[in-house]
Amino acid sequence: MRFYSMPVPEHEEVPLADDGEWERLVNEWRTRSHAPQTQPENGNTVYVLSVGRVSDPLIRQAQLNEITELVRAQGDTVAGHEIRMLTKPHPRTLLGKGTCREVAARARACGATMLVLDAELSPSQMRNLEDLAGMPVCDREGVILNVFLKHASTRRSRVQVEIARLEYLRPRIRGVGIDMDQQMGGVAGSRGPGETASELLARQLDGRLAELKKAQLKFQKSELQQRQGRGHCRRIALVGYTNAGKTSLMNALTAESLSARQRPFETLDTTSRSLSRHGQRVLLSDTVGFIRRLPERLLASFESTLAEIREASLLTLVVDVSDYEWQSHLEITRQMLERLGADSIDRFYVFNKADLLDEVPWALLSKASQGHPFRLLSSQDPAAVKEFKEELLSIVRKALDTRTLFVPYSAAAIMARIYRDCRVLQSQPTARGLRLNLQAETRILKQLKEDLKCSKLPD
Ligand SMILES: Nc1nc2c(ncn2[C@@H]2O[C@H](COP(=O)(O)OP(=O)(O)OP(=O)(O)O)[C@@H](O)[C@H]2O)c(=O)[nH]1
Ligand SMILES: [Mg+2]
Repeated sequence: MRFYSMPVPEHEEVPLADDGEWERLVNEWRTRSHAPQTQPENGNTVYVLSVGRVSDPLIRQAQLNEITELVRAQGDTVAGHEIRMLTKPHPRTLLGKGTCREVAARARACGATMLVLDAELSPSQMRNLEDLAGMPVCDREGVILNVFLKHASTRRSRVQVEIARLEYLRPRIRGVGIDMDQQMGGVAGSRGPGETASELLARQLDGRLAELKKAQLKFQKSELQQRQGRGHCRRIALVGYTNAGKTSLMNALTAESLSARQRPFETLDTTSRSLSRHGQRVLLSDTVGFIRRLPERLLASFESTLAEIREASLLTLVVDVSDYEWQSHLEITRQMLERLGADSIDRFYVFNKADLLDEVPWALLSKASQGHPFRLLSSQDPAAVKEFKEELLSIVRKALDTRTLFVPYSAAAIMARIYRDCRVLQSQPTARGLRLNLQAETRILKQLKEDLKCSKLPD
């Protein structure tokens, strides 16, 4: 039997995301001074520029690999790339005029029609760079948003991504508050001769955003109801950097077949499955992965999806130890948990992909787990996964307490809560009620005792 395996009900009236229609419109305006941007069937041909202050060549290479992976994941082809040290960012163009022209020339020479910078650009920096480079420019946030949109397969995730994406695109519409467009007097939908075309686009985009936010509110409500309906059963969330192997581990632990692939942000929706089939109720949740500099607006938009993490009783931090940068990925994961207000929840470290290691850095693993329990395994090793599952369940069991409570037959609501939240070890009927021997989290048992007292019923 599966608990809560049903997805959050989809709202029929929720509008579907528009498959990039807004982006096309905004891009038309954003890049209208350059070659018209028609999206080729196989994506754009892109030149990637990794900029940063890190001097370790291996870390710089790993960061370049990450952004090129993201560019490929958004469906583009990488024609060339380079790494640049950026000691003093230029306020108007980030790179400085000379560098920008040099890079654009190299990009053109290898056939690229678009420049991707692994940095956050303000809308005006982006415009200035496009003018200097003579080609469209995309920054890290734009790429991550595109990847999210590409992988969003449910209405809920599409609505969440599209809100973040439209909020990103809006200030990037050329002409809004910056230069005066040709006036659009008489154009259908415009508010007469005073309104410019880009202002009209911005207004339409605001309308779409309002519509999406209404839909998001409905999703949030039903997600909240669903979480409340689960009662106080123990919840374990799998968290970690993208590609760490969270979904693979979830599949191995629950005999599921959720999609796990070697590409960033494969999972965008939280999925929960029952971990134990009898006895205590333990739910395991797979969550959206983290990444270095995950855009703030995506975090805000995915707030209710990420609430699953905040409300978990135990966090399992999954780390791909075969990645050269695993320690910094772990640090980023910890920072994200702090930002989400989940840093005080008990945790268990899983160092995954052990099969890819030549040598086990035990001392490093022990230090990285900061005194919390940890395990090195491969999600592809069934015996190791089975042992890990037993350990997880025993941690959950240890956090449980037992107590005997007397519940009168008249306290029907409390009785229902008991059967929802506790494991009933023994039940002894008496003339006025049931004497129950219960197992549950200490706080739940305490609360039940209080509630029984408050209702002035004998214990
Ligand atoms: N060799 C090896 N590969 C693994 C292991 N665990 C997962 N993988 C592979 O790593 C890739 C990413 O795995 P996922 O389970 O999708 O990773 P994830 O953490 O869910 O990633 P996101 O959903 O993007 O956050 C897939 O190609 C898996 O097959 C492992 O123990 N060993
Ligand atoms: Mg996943």
